Amino acid sequence: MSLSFVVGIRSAGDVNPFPQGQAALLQEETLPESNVRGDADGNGKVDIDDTILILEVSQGYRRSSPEEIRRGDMNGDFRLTEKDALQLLRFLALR
Ligand SMILES: [Ca+2]
Ligand SMILES: [Ca+2]
Repeated sequence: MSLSFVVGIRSAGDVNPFPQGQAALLQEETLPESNVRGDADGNGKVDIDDTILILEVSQGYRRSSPEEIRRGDMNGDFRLTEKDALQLLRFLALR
């Protein structure tokens, strides 16, 4: 994966490119509204690992923290389900 990547948040009508290393900072401090939507594990990258985490939570294989739900909740129902995983997969496929 390249050092920088682009996360587009459709609801905001906005595209925010930022270096990978600063993603966590941006997310926690300046952009609390889950700028890195889909980054369920909070490592600053949105990738297949986040999809797996969401799937594991949705299937009851692991417990999720409130932060994981907030970050990984793609459809805004405040739960992590396979719908979020599918939406995230689509997002990953399209970018
Ligand atoms: Ca991640
Ligand atoms: Ca959801």
